[in-house]
Amino acid sequence: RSLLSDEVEKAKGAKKTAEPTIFSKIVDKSIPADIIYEDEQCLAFRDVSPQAPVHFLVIPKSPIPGLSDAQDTDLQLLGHLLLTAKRVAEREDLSNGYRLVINNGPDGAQSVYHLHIHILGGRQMSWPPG
Ligand code: IU
Repeated sequence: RSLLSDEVEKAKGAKKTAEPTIFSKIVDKSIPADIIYEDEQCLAFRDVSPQAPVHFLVIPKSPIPGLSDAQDTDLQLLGHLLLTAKRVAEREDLSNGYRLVINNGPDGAQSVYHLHIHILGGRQMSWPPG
């Protein structure tokens, strides 16, 4: 039995390609997701495999593969994603706190190569993360 979680195994096998990911299909509504916030620049939806009582993702509509691909021209967008994360966290009643995570690349256990911020809350988080 692997010592690594399924999610990490999946991430290790994930490849960064030019192909649109499943998140682009969520953006263009060709596949369904539990969308809880949307504006011109970004989307927030519930993670299909929640790791906390509240677990949602905030993604840009434009498909930046990962944080390491972000450019200076993405400055406003990146700020907008963070402010969206905190506003949606407020709406989700996470007034006692929450955790933001951006997995980047293989060592970061990124499995979907469309930039996304995880927001997790509703339970006590521990440190360090695995
Ligand atoms: P990661 O940071 O790339 O490891 O996270 C990808 C997340 O996307 C992970 O938590 C999945 O459960 C989640 N997810 C999803 O919510 N909907 C999907 O269709 C797919 C992945 I594929």
